[in-house]
Amino acid sequence: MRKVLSFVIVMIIFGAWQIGCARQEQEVMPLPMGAETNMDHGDEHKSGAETVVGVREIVIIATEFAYEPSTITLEEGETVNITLINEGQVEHAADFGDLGLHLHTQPGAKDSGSLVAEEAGEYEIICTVAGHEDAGMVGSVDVEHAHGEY
Ligand SMILES: [Cu+2]
Repeated sequence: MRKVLSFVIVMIIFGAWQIGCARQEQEVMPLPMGAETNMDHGDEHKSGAETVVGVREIVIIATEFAYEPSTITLEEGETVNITLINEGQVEHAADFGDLGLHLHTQPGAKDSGSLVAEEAGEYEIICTVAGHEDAGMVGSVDVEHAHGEY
């Protein structure tokens, strides 16, 4: 009986901590680009990436083993927030490689961060959870030349 009780207490504490963490994620402060990311709530279920205020948000849905959409298009020079929503049954990630953003999140949760599309070109999105890339969980970012520049 005692064991059950302490298990329940642990679950309550864990739940409260999760809620606190989620709340912290939502109250994202506008930070200058390149500012240190907030890793100090130290858990494994979020990347600690930061969003910025006043830019376009792109939502990517992760399932087994695909992104929807699998291709996103940005304009050269554009800063965007990207939100990865995990509607799958296992943990998923989205690593944007040279674009310098890594998101990861547990099933039923989401993770957000910003990136700057500094240079036109094709970039890969890869799920870095073991085996997922091989299972086809990849996407791409198409950064187009800014309008009127050429
Ligand atoms: Cu994955």
